[in-house]
Amino acid sequence: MSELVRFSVSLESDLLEQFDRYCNEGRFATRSEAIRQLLRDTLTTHAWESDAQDAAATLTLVYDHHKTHLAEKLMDLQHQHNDMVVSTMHIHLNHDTCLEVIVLRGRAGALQTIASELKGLKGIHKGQLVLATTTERH
Ligand code: NI
Repeated sequence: MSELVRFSVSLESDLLEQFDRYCNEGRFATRSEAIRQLLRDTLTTHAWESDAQDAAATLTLVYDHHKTHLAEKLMDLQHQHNDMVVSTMHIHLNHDTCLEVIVLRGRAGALQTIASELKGLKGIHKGQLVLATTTERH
């Protein structure tokens, strides 16, 4: 293991409060542990962005059912990338909100791109991509 280094970070107090709540929800022993994991996740995702490696992924979207043309745009994009879209599960969460889980396969970089396009549409409340490859990455 490489040497531990300390560094200081400046951030807004309300952001720190939110972060401490996140840490205190029992998920992390210390702020340092939380930051390590968040950094690793972010850097792994970033490394995958330009990756030509074959991967599978799920993209979870939560969105506003009433947003004009959103459902149509989501459908159009999935049709455009039908070579990567394996399956889609749609759940009508309540009167206003839909949950969609899209299973994707393809080059990791391409999956990142389509996920960004889908997540970036107006009216998407939440979008999260989880990538999986068959080989362990460090
Ligand atoms: Ni729905």
